[in-house]
Amino acid sequence: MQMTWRWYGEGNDSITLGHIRQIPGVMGVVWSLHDKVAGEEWEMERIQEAADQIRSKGFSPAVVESVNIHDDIKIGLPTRDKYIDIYIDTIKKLSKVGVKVICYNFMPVFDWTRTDLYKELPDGSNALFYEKAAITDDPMDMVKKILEGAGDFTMPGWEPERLAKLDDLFKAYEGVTEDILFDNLKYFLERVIPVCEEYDVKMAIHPDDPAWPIFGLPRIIRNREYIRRFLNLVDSPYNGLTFCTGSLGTNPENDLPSMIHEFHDRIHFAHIRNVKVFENGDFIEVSHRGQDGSVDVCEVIKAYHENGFTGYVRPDHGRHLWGEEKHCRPGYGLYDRALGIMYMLGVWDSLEKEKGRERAITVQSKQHI
Ligand code: CS2
Ligand code: MN
Repeated sequence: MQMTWRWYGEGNDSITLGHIRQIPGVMGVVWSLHDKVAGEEWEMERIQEAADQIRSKGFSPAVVESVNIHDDIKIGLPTRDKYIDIYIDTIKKLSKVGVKVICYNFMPVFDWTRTDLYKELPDGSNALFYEKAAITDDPMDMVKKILEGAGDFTMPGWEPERLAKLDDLFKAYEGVTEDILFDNLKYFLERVIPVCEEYDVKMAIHPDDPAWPIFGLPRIIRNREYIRRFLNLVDSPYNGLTFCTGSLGTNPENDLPSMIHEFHDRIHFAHIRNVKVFENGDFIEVSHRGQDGSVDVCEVIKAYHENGFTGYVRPDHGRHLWGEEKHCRPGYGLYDRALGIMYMLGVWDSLEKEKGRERAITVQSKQHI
């Protein structure tokens, strides 16, 4: 597995490339052009500049998260072809600087949703929280809270300009059922995946977060059955997954290690995060340590290890520690994600050692025969 770190770019993140260099084991920086709205063209110069900057500090720029999908593609409007053309153009350009994986999502209107960005945990840190009872009928209540909490940072999937037209957006999605959303995703993939095959760039869809429909909008990447259906839409290794344990882990029925065993050869990017799910379905993001939440992160790493996973991985969200919420992006502080990396690499390294030992014993016992 290749460890990476999501970085929002110079001046757009409280963390610098210099900080990231000091976290053991990080090989790649996951990046994007965060000022681009869905459907906008990405200029080659900007792409080149970002990749050069990342490389200059010794990191690989092989993973981009995200190139966002325009709502017209998700809704299935006639204008979708124009936006798919632009998307294809971006894939081709990204391939030129060595991008191998594009993480994206197909969630209508919102990206991840939460009701509180700074909910205090018993240890005094705070983290992103989802309280079912706090979800009102009016999505604008939630939008206001998130945008307030984000302060001066713009958040991907939460662009104020787009969300200002929330009523129109919801109207446009009227009649878009789960089946129609699947059809529209298929239409998109059938055009994009042949280009990905030619240019050697893998598409990796991110699951819906939380893993259930909200505000009456369909959500289709949320459990084993739906993921199987998704992978069959276009049965190519280039049509793959970002397997996010934080998102899928919000539904305790998702058996994550077993899903990794089933889907590992289509998982191109692993997002690892622990969440603590309460009996009433509320959940809060917690440390990566297995015991601290409902996701057994040790078992998750073990499942990747057993399958010889060579793809990219990153800590997903972390808690905000030691007062860093005053200046960091919600969910994207420095400390807890760095601690998470050490935990993940600790488990991985000990599994590797164990494997080496087993191999040595096998060789030895063969010599005895
Ligand atoms: C990310 C997602 O912060 C997060 O939860 O994992 O926002 C992810 O970047 C997008 O869904 C991918 O398009
Ligand atoms: Mn994720």
